[in-house]
Amino acid sequence: MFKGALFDLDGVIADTAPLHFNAWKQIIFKHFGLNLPDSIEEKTKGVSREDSLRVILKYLKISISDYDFMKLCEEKNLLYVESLEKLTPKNILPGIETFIQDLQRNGIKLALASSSKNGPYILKKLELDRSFQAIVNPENITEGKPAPDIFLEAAKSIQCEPEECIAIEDSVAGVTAINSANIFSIAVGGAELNHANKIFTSTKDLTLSEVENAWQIQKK
Ligand code: B16
Ligand code: MG
Repeated sequence: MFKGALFDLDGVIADTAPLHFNAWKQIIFKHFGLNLPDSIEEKTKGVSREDSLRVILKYLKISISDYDFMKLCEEKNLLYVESLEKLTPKNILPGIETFIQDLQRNGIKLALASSSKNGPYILKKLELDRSFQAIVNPENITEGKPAPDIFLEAAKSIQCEPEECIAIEDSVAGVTAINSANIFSIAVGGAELNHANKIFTSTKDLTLSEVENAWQIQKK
């Protein structure tokens, strides 16, 4: 049995992923009068605020000064944080509370490996902050997802080897990061995540017994 469970936040624990993209859409429309197509949302998932803006500007073929870049990031975050105000435990994705409780009952340690600087605030709002033994601060990570660093740090923060952990993600960059860290990867989403060791279409299907089965098969 695995000893540690490493969680992504946006799109795995909470339904906050669309709030990020909505904030970007509003900012881009306000400053450039352009509508961001939904097709590029996936590329902004799991990657840092700055990398998300780089992806968006590259797609739009817009170049701006470093100062304006920083200002847009700040403005997006203000908008995003505003949308988090009304967050409650009802925003926890289906099945996640039970999954977390089952992990805890089995003595498995939990760590948060989110790229979001708002992670601790969100966990508090969801009343899940006490369930996690460790929260990795993404500001202390040199290379963000898809690099393995944040997941390696998360495993270390709960005194586990990567091979003793599972990690759960909803983004292409995140699953790549888990795989590169040599950690058993679990994805929640569609076929774009088929590089994961195990995929669930919804968090509803993410149960301890399903994950244990997948883990046992892999380790045979
Ligand atoms: P912030 P995750 C990621 O969270 C989001 O998926 C991504 O869209 C966002 O740009 C990133 O956090 C940074 O978030 O602006 O709040 O610091 O999926 O890694 O939990
Ligand atoms: Mg995510």
